[in-house]
Amino acid sequence: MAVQARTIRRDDPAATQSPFARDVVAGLTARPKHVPPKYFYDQAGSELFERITELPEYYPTRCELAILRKHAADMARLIPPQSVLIEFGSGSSKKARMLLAAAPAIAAYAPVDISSEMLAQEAAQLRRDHPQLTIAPVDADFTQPFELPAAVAAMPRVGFFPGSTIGNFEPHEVSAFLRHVGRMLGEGAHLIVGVDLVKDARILNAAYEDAAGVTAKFNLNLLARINRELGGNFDLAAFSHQAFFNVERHRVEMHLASCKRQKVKVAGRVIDFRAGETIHTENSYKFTVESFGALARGSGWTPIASWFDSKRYFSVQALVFNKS
Ligand code: AVJ
Repeated sequence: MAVQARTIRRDDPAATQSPFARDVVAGLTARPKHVPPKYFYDQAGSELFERITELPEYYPTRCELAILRKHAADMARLIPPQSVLIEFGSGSSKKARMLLAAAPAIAAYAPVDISSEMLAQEAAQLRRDHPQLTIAPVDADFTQPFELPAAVAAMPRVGFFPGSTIGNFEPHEVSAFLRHVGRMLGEGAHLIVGVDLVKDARILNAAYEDAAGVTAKFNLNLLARINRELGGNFDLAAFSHQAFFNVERHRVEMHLASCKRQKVKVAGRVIDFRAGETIHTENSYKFTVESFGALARGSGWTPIASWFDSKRYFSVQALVFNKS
């Protein structure tokens, strides 16, 4: 068995290449075909996502910012004195800044992100804007265990996970992630999390199938990225963007559908597509306050507060950990 595994690895350049190459080859040779959504975010993809957040149909970012603007002071009341705010996947820290401005109890901010360049840049800017705050950036994949910097390790801990990024996880992954965060932050820790809500399918479909076609470009950029980085020869005109709310599974699904029968080269492999066959590129789960609360409770967290925008499209929920 071991000998065979070794042989396969030696014969297969993709298997010894980057995680991106490995995940793409594994996903495109599986049935149904799929690619993990984290690979949307190369430079072009991150820029396209920024444009998505400004689309009239894409409500989540606007709603969450409105909730933070309106209720940051309420959120601040839950935060113990001299706390550290730990953000999972901090990006530009725009949302954290709104909490930092409203919560003098936060003595330190620990942004966790794999984009080390962005992380260093933001840390420098935050130090200028908040000289009294300890800024302790962590260059890490937040889904994996990481060490908190020594300077903040003794402080009461408040996790921050905005953006409904949690919606990209499968339900069992949400539970595992919440348990992992609970173990890491410890008994009595708080978590403030952005959660998108189930709503009329027309609103959801429009948010992921915008009239200007930016989401289609964002989805198709995954193929452009595969072409650029993995020597692929996807013809982007031969695939079409699909997005729809799957009511039974409470999720918006995004796919790239092959417009015809075709063969595509990727990382030295030939991948066959049937006409209409899709690559499943993303699930964006939608919750009710109850369904998210049940998942949280099952993972050792107790919901203690939730806030909504005026249309109740989106929520920010506060949890406390009490089962280590
Ligand atoms: C960044 C995962 C929250 O699911 O709404 C936006 C990504 N995909 N449009 C989402 C996304 C298509 C977004 N998240």
